[in-house]
Amino acid sequence: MNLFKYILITFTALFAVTTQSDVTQRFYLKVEAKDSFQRTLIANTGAAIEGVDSDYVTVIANREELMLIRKLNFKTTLLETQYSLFNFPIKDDPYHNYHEVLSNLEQIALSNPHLVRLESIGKSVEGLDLWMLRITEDVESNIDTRASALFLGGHHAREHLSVEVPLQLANWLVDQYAQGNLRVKQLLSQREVHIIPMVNPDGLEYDIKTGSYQLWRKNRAPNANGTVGVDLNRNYSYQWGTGGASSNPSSETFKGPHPFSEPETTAIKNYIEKHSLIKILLSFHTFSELILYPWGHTDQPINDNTDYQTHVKMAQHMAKWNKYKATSASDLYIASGDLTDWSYGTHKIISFTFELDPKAGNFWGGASSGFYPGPSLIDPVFKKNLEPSLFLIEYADNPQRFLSVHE
Ligand code: 0X9
Ligand code: ZN
Repeated sequence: MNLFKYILITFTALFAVTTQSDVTQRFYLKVEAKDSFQRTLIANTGAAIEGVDSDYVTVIANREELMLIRKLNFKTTLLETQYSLFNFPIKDDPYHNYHEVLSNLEQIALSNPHLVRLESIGKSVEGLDLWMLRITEDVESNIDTRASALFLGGHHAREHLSVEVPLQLANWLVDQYAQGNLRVKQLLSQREVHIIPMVNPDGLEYDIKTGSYQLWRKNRAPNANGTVGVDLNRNYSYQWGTGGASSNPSSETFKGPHPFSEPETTAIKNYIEKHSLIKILLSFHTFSELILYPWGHTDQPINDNTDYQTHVKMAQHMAKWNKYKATSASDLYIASGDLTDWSYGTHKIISFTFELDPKAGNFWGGASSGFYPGPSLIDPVFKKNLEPSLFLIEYADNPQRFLSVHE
C-alpha cells in the first residue's frame, strides 16, 4: 500500500471513530451524591440515573453529560467506558430500528384512520409484536373485501434496506392518497395492500444493539445445542429441508427443528391462510439486485405453464424499472424452505423475492458492506422499486391476466 493510501485510510478511520463515538458513546459511572438536591443536579445534566445509594448514584451518560457532571464538581468514577447503544451507528441513523418502525406505523395509522389499519399478527421469539399495516380506501367497511398484495421485509436481520423499502412504500401510498394522486386513489379503492416491514425484529435489534453491526442473519431462538437462531427463510414447510438448508443449529442457514418451528414464520403462515384475497407477494431481501421467482428448492420450473410464464414475464417486466436481473431463485442457489416456495407451492400465490441493492459488497468495506451500504441508498432504492410494487398491486386481482395484456 502506498503512503498516500495509508494516510487516507488512517484519516478516514480516525474521523469515523471520533464522530461516531462523540455522539453515541455512553459512559457508565458512579457519582458521589448525598441527597435528592445533588441527585437532581445530576439528573438535570440529562444523564440517566440508574441506581441510588445513600452516598452515590450510578449513572449512564454521554460524553457531554459526563463533562457537565464533572464541571459541577461531583466526584466521578468510571465503571465502563462504553455502554450498549441499542441503536444503529450514527452514520446509519436514518435506518429504522424496531421502535422507530413502530412509531412510524402508528403515526401513519393515527393520521389516516379511514385508509389504514395497524395490526399485530403475532410475536417474535423474544416477545416483540410483528406489525402489519393494511391499506385500502374506507378501510372500516372494506377491509378483507379487495384483491390484495402482500409485501414483506426484514426476514434476515442484517438486511436493513429490506425493511426501509416496504416502510417507505407504506408512507408513500398514504401520502400520495392524501395529496389526491389519482392513480393511487384508484388503486386503493380496488385493492388492499398488506405490508409487514420487519419479519425478524429480534434479529434486527440484536444486529445493531452494541453500536457496531453483528452481521446477524437468523432470528434469536435458543437452539438445543446452546447456539442461537433459525434462518427464517429456511423454515417454511414447502419441501422443507430438501437442499440448501442446514440441520446444524450453528449454521447460518439452520432450517429449524421442524417446519414452522418459529413464531415469526408461523405468524405469516396464519396470516396468509386467513387472507385468501392475497394473490401476489413480494419478499424484500438484500443484496445482489435480483428479481427471483420459484422454485428455489429445485432447478425444475414450476409445473403449471401459465403460472410459470406469469412469474417470468412479470419479473422481466419489473426488471425494466429497477434494472435487476430476473431469474429463478434456484438459479441463485438451491435453497429450500423459503417463503416464496411455500406461498406459491402451497397457496398458488404469485411470489417474488427481490434482492435489493447493491450488486456486490465493495472492496473497501469488505463483503459486509453489501448489507450495510449506508443511508444514501434508501431513497434511490425505494424509488427504483416503486413502479414494480405498484405494478404488483395493480395485478393482484388476477396476476395471470398480465400474460394477455402483455402479449
Ligand atoms: O438465501 C436466501 O434466503 C435469500 N438470499 S439472502 O442473501 N437474502 O439470504 C435468497 C432466497 C432465494 N431463494 C432460493 N434461492 N431458494
Ligand atoms: Zn435475505
